[in-house]
Amino acid sequence: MAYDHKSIDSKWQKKWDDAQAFKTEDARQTKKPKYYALDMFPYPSGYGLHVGHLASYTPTDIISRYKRAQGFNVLHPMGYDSFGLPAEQFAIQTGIHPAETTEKAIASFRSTLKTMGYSFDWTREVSTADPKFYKWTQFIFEKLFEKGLAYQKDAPVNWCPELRTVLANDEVIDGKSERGGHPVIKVPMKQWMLKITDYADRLIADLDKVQWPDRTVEAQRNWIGKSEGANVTFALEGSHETLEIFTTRPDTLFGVTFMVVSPEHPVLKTVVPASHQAAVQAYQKSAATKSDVDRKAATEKTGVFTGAYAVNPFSGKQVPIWTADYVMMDYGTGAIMAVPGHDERDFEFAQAFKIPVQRVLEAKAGTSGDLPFTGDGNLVNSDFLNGLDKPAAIKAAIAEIEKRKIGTKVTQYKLRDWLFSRQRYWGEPFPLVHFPNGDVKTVPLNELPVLLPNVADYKPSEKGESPLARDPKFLAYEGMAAAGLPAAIAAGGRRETDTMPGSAGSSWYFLRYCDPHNDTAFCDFEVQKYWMPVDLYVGGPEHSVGHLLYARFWQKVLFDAGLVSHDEPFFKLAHQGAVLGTDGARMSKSRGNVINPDELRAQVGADVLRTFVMFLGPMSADKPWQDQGIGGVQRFLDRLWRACVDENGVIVADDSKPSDELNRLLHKTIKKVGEDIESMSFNTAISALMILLNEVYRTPARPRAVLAPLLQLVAPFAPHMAEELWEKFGQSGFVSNVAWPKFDSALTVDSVVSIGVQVNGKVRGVIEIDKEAAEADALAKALEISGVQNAVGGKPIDKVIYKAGRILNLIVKN
Ligand code: ANZ
Repeated sequence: MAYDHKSIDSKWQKKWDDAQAFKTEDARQTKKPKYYALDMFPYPSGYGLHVGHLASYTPTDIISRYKRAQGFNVLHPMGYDSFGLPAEQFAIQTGIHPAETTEKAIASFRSTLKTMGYSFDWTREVSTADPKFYKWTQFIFEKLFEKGLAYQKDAPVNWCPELRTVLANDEVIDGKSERGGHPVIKVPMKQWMLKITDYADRLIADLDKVQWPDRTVEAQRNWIGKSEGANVTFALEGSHETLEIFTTRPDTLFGVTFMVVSPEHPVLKTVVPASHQAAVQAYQKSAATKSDVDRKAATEKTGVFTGAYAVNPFSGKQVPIWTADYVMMDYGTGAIMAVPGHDERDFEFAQAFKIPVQRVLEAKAGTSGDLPFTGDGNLVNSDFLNGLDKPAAIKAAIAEIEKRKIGTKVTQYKLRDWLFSRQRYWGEPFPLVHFPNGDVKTVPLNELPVLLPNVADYKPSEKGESPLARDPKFLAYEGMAAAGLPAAIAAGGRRETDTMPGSAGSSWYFLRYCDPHNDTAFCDFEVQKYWMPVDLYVGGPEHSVGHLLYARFWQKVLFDAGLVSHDEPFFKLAHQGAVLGTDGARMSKSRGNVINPDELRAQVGADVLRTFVMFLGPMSADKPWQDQGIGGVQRFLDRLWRACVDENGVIVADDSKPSDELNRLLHKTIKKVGEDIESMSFNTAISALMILLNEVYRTPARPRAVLAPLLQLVAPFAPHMAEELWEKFGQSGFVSNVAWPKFDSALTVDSVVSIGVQVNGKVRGVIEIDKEAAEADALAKALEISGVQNAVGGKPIDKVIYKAGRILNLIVKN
């Protein structure tokens, strides 16, 4: 009987389902330690799951199965990030309502996940577009609002005309929308913002509390971008106005040879003399057409002189003010003091416009004179700062600035507040009401969820207004939030019509999994206290900044509100690498290199597919798909099958005692597979399993004492076959839930070692001997070696220095 994956896969999937084999134990009742293994939940797109998903979900499934076998109460849930642009764009393309396409997509995702044999606790499934879920997303928004962390602002936003919506900074890549690659321009619009910047410091500091890949920690740090420096106010010549700049290098104040203000800087409205206005306005116009990214990346510096001058507060010298687009309005004060002697960009600008360069730090000998010196050095040409090194000079300069009240020490962040509204249909409605007197109030808890109305026309409007603004029934508000307002005002209450971004639900879904059916709270406090933080979170490195930062922010807000017990949500994080096409390129429909997991599974079975995906290479590496490799994994599982049963499906395992060698290898394999799973080195664990099976095949014996634990080790990777054989072995219960086999550490170390034999401190030979061998045995063996015999030369051995397993030294008197 060959291994029939079709019937065996579905047989065990049904048995697991019927027995709720992977149902998580209630946090309030269990005595077990917890393990929370989380996947980044998928967008249920109409294209179905792809093999990239398997590369991420299989590792967490293997670990969850392993941890269950280790006695942990494992939370391994799955859900759907079902609001947001991808679902809506798909719906617009196909002309079907997003609720319908989303539901279909979820059904297809669920079916693929189930047929892969993933051990999710299906009773905890969540979907962010489900009113029972988004009720609590709205609740959390209300907490943010109440804490003053949500505000409305007329802001220049990233507007994508093609998608007809605004996008967050991390949704814009190189001036194009992350989804679809459409051009994005800046336009002013009223938007809801979340004050993530209030948490900038903690978002940096608390990175010390988590075990994340270095590059991800670095990406978070860089995105937050903390810079220490000073704001310094420069007087303007012939004006009462002043110009405030931000600098990280106040030590270089004596090296300032010009100032630059961003083309959007308000000072340009007042200080530019008539003679220069035309040139400045023309420059402002051309700058407005460029994206921030293009401005930052520009290799050639552009700009114009404004005709205005500032006064250097330290030197009293007159400094010309320029405007140039390499200075951004949304960072620091939108104005800089330029020091071409020590700053790369200022230097390029000075070169382009023939502005003098003044060095104020002594470059080390050998540094070329015509480049800016950006290193450390001692101050020169700088009056009271002369002779100080850079850090001391920064300190002294700040002290002087503060003493003279012309500025203060400040910390700047690159991080911007989170643009939180979308003028789109497929998202959570805000639980907010605007009243004619300007009041904005939250909807009371008993009126949540504010249901997303089922509108017929869900396309965004040309004006950039959400489709909800066209629904009069949704718009008019008559609930409790109006209480206390004069009748005339209360009657005019209008609901907020923007919706939340896709990243709202994904910023807290991991908390809902802990307590998914709770009707009175987003999550019971004691329950989340047991489960959180997530022990292992696995997902793509593309979420290194946005999603992870937003989720950390919300967790901290909830922590400060006393609603959760931990201020970091994800303790350990790992990224899976991309699965590339056989041609080594990213899988894409247009290249025709996409592997469909459902089709492949139908051919080879879930176990082969799961094991193969893990065998492709190290988990975090990008790796090409290799069809040939499937055959190897298939052969391995077929051989495992045949080692246990004959062609009639009758068990052939016997009760013979395994050879010492085989037994040793079994124990080594148990140890290695456990360690490899813990360190997420799945491909090497599979190799170790293959080696053990090969060893079994070296003799005709099929010892059950080796095959049974081998099945347990194989179970996390190929659970269906392992269950089937386990049952045939007459074992009771699911192999998936049996305690992980123990290894005898004595058997896992090689007991025979090579040690050097010295005579009077000189190595004369090497012996192979048990590492615990007695001195007499070691000595006898050593004296068989002719090199040792010659060195001893028949003389009496005066002294033996022997360290078992390490060294043997014979001292001979000459
Ligand atoms: C004088 C100076 C001398 C500077 C020097 C640097 C080196 P980070 O580290 O990224 O915070 N800057 C300030 N605001 C800016 C803006 N809105 N757009 C573009 N550049 C701006 O960089 C801080 C430095 O970037 C500041 O310190 C300022 O130039 C510039 F040898 O001031 B510096």
